[in-house]
Amino acid sequence: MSDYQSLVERLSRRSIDIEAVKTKLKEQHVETPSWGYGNSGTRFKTFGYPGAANTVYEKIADAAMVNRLTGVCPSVALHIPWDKVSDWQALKQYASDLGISIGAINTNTFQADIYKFGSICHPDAAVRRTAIDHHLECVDIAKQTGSNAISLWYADGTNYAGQDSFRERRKRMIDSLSEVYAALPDTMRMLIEYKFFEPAFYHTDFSDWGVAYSVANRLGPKAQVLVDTGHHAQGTNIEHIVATLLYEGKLGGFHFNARKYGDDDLIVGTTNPFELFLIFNELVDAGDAAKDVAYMIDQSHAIEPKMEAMLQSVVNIQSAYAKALVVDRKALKTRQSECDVLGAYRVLADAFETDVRPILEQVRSELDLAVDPIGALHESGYDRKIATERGIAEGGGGYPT
Ligand code: PSV
Ligand code: MN
Repeated sequence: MSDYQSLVERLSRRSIDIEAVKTKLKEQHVETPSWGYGNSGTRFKTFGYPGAANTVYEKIADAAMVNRLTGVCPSVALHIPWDKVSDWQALKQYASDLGISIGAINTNTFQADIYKFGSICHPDAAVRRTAIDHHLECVDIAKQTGSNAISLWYADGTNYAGQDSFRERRKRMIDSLSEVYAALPDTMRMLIEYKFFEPAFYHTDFSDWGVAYSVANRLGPKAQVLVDTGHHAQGTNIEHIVATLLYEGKLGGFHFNARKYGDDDLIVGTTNPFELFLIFNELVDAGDAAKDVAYMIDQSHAIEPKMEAMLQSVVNIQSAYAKALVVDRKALKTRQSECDVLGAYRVLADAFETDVRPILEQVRSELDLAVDPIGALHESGYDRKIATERGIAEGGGGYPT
């Protein structure tokens, strides 16, 4: 009996409909970030990687290759101004010719000198005006590229007690975002990210999901919260945040990555596979309430081969999702209603410990893809080709050095 057949047999004992699981896996959509294909590093050094993308066109070509190899990454997020071009129609067409679309447009209000003391929360109205105009420009870029989301993260915050008024900063934040919200077409969402530290260290204005949620609530239904898995204090129960936001209809999307210490932006699922599984468990459990959630990767590699790192993240996400799909939900509900503390845990552990690779391989072959996307990358010669053609880029190709 093949590994796949014995897994199917094992899962049928859990009353898992394997065809339904495969359909869900085929429908999965993971957005990759343009900035993950360029050189990036730590605050100490950006090491140039041979073949790393240096232009938005190269980033889109790499994202399209990741989509061809996995079949589940049909869009790429852009970061403005890193990926700014003069002809958005041409860029959109280029992506579409390669079989992908433009995903979330990420604002950047953290690198220009004027943002030293903040952007939309800055005490000076002129700085806030510049920041708001940048958001409006991003809404316009999203319209032009056919994207349905703008994605917002702020470095705003203070380093010392008394540096500025929390309450006034909050008012400025809400007033600024209200203007941006009013410019959103009905089909576009605003995804608000939070992070409890860095680069500000005494407080950040969007410190946690409560801040992002309350602002999104004030703004309206098109504003939702984006959970970046690296943006929490150690030990935070992210799956609980996910469940709460799903229940409230306010979970807009994810920035998946892995962390060991801070906002490490490592390959998804490498340090925390159980946590990633538990997040997907909540998403699967929520059913239709999770249907519009945007699954995006936000990682930047200091020493990793770019394409291989991105593929590894996608594969790890697929694996966590597949494990969540094979949870025996009926048994879990029964154990929960009986207050069977460890029985319920064992239902989850049983799914987490299931080797789902045969299902993923089966799904890939049914999609006419190679069963091993990373092996297929190496066999294709794509990474060697871009290394030869592009060489080592001078700058970060996104993250300026
Ligand atoms: C900030 O740490 C962040 O998570 C935001 O999403 C940024 O846009 C992204 O990383 C890239 O710097
Ligand atoms: Mn992020």
